[in-house]
Amino acid sequence: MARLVESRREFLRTTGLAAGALLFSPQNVFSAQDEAAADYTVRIKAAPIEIAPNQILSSVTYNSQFPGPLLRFKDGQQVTVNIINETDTPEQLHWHGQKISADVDGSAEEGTPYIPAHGQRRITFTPKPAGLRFYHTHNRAGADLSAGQYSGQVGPVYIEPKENPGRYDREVFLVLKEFEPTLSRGGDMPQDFLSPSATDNILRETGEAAMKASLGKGMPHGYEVGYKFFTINGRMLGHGEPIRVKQGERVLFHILNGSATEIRSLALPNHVFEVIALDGNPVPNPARVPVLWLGTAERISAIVEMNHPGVWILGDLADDDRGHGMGIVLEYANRSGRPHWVKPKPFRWDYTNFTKSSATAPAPDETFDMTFAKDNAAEEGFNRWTINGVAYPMNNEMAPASFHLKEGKRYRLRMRNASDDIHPIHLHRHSFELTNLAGTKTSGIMKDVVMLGGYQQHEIDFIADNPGVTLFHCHQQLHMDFGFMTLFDYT
Ligand SMILES: [Cu+2]
Repeated sequence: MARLVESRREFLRTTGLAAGALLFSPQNVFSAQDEAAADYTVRIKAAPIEIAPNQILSSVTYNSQFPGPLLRFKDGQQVTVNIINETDTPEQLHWHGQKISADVDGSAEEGTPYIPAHGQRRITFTPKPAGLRFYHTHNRAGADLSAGQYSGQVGPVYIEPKENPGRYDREVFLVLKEFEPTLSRGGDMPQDFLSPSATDNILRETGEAAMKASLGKGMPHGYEVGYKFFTINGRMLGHGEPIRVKQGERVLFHILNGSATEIRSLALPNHVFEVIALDGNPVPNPARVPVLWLGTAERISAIVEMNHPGVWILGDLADDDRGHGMGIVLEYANRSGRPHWVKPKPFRWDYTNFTKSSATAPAPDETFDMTFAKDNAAEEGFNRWTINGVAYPMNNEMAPASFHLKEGKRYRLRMRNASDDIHPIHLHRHSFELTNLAGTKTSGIMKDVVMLGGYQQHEIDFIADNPGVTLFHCHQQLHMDFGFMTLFDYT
């Protein structure tokens, strides 16, 4: 691919064109020649998405499809991507989970330039680390439920490792996503599935007192978001191609929760998942579990040994959501008939299943304390979210950094949740290590999103090894859009 880039430069030299000449082409859209010079072209464009026969939605997509095309990169091998924005709105395309520079990370808060409306941007970066990542819009949606990640702007990225992470026969990528969001005054988000489940009394008292005071003043509950349609790989359960398998196969599932706001679960009756990677990073202790849980933006790579022939539903545990499409049929060769669902036994999701218990994490150079709180319905009916009492300005722009890093140091974030919501917490441009989950010490699990339960405290550590402005936020669109963000910088 580097050769193609070279030949393009050669072309410019020999024809006497300056790179700046491109600025005068109509609307900055690339010509076929320009597109050939990039490894990938991503077009941000409104398009119909057929989630079931005669059930067609319109949404902003990548390359007119949902999910966006799987982009396969190679660990450490530079790529050039053309991003063409055919919409009326300036866009940000974020490379979630990658250790790249703020200039290309795709976050206006970090200073990444926008891809202008009806314009384009060509970026070059070196993909890393290996594993399952993804790309998605990083625009603020606010009250506009067609914008940001409520849209179809989500696609998987797989960065091929130098060595394969496990023995398997083939890979299947699954993107979980809801459509047609609406605002409501109450949610039905699952709460009681995380382990360890210990909560903090002070956080509970603080959060409950704040909520009581707000409701006492006559405030309604802040808005939540619900959805009409649920899909896997853009198709409602029963309306897409089944996953076709053969007995004895080992299938590696790469699963991405591409939701704007929801936590998802998955089970496959009579089969178990051997989890080999979380958020694309190999786990120290691959372990077998009957159920997967994924917070917004989390990914799981898991191998399933196909050893129970039949036609099954790989689906969400929530009957209502599965009934409205959150599932996909898995069909063994030479089997047919109606797909079967069997409700799994109660199971708690525990990240520490995938670690080796003996090791402890090294001490940090510095610890930052962060308390997350909710101001019920405080922002035009939406909950306002604060970190240490401060809501991030709601303008999708850079603000002064609240936390300052020195390159090479190890930092611990002690995150305290004074609300009853589960927050999928995300750090840009770095991976972090889980070091304490609700009072239980752990180590060795590297992630870029972690679910923090209601009134719980977690500690995560990271090494400041990627200088530049770095965004930290809750990945729940409704939370990040209404204040739940902050910035780190390097001094
Ligand atoms: Cu949140």
